[in-house]
Amino acid sequence: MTFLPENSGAPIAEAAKKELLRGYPTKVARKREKQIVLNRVGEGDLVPEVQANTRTVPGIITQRGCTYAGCKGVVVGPTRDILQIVHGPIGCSFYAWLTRRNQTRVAEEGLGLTTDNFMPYCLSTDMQDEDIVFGGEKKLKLAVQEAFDLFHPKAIAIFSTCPVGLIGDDVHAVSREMSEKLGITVFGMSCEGYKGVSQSAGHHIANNAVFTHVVGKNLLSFEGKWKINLLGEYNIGGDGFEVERIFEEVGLTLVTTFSGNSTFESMSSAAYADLNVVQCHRSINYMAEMMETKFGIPWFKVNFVGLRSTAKSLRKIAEYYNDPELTANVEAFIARETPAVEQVLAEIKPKLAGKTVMMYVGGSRAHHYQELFNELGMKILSAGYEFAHRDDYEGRKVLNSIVIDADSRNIETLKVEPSPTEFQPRVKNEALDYQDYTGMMPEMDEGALVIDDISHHETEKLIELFHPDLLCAGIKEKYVVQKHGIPLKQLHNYDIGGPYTGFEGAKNFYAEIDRLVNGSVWKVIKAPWQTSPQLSGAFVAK
Ligand code: CFM
Repeated sequence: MTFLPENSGAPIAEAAKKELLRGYPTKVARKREKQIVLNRVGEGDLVPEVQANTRTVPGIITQRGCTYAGCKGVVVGPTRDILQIVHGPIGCSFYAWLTRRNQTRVAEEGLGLTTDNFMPYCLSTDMQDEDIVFGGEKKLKLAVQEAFDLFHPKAIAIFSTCPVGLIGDDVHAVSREMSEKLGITVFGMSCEGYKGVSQSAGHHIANNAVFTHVVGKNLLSFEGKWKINLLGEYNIGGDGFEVERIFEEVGLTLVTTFSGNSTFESMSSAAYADLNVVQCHRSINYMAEMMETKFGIPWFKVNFVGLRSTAKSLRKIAEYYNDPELTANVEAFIARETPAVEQVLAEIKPKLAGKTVMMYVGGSRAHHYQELFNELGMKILSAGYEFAHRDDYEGRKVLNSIVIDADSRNIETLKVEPSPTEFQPRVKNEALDYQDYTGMMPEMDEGALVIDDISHHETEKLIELFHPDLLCAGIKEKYVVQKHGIPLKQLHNYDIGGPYTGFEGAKNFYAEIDRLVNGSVWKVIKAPWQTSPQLSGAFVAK
């Protein structure tokens, strides 16, 4: 059996799966077997079950991050003017300083937005031995006071890292006390790294906190015929800016994004919108649901990655508002901008069509970016998520059959009721699908390998078997993969690139993938292990 792309499909994927599992201890292989699945799309988009959102086996080198990363780094981090303090040892803040490349605009005259921008700062309580032994609450209060005196923010958010939970510091009590004392919003989050099996738990904790302490304060008012919130867009490499540009061109009024290029005040006013569109389902679906229950704002899934999916998403938004004026704007915009994108595609596609790609990213991009690769005619041999849940793979129709284990029960689900004063039902078009997401798998080829929480060993094995033309993952994988002579595109922070959303983004992406895949450097690379002996060791049982 040769693992060449022309042999792809179910039999080859089956054989590859066996190879991936070979060498694991029986118990580990039995677990991984449920997380490595051959895609098959049956009637009603029924796909096989993927085990997801479960603990990584200790000892396996995973791509995953921690709960604190999902809370601080992902959901709250991109908000420009909520001053963010990390309560914990300094090491937890090492990556807190914009390595995710989430961008923001500092000043927007006339939009009523603040010019405060705390994103270039990294504030930590820098816990020491003494704080671990005697408690860190006093130090945290001092830190909040000091931060307030220096920056005078409108709001402060406090993030707990592992030791905070272990020693029992009460960040919520400190937040309440300091909020009263300073007369501003201060809220804490118990997002200790160990709280969940991955950063996904941190998303949920952040959603709960922002919903409780920020949304509904209504600090700004918004005028506009078609008011909308964009959920799950974090403005990596300027992605959010491109969506903002498109919204502006077609006449949509963006109240707030959760949370790329957002502010405390814009998020506080989210309830003014008449529609929530969700880009990243994994990280923000909780917010969409809670806002629907409390305020009556409907939501649906969109995708602004890819030429066709951007157009499709815009058309669905226009259908929602059901206003001929908006429909005309959207159609005119699509007609105006599509030809230039198609021209770039026509030049590049012949150079990339038929090339193979594998993608292992987060909890939504391994799906979204398939659109762009499909447009380029590239073949997706395998894709998977670090921390998605089954609904992100198989679609929300499986939500009721997801087993809630002790790890997920650990994260609070807020009880939300319709607001007696602010609930206002506003579905403007009954004919559309709401609250739906069909997941990644129904759109993938039969026999494509779907891999949840891929390990480093499996990545190397796949490279050995398939030698794909491109791999998409993150910084932890990048250089090992490239030493194999295979280009790696970082789909988390985009290396130095972006935006990749919308019409401008599609052009950028096509060109970038052409440069990467067709670069001649890959053929001349010799990995160190090809010329010098590998480190080796043996496990000797006593
Ligand atoms: Fe959503 Fe994201 Fe992602 Fe995510 Fe992320 Fe990210 Fe990601 Mo990195 S919120 S799930 S936790 S789209 S940081 S912007 S790229 S893993 S696929």
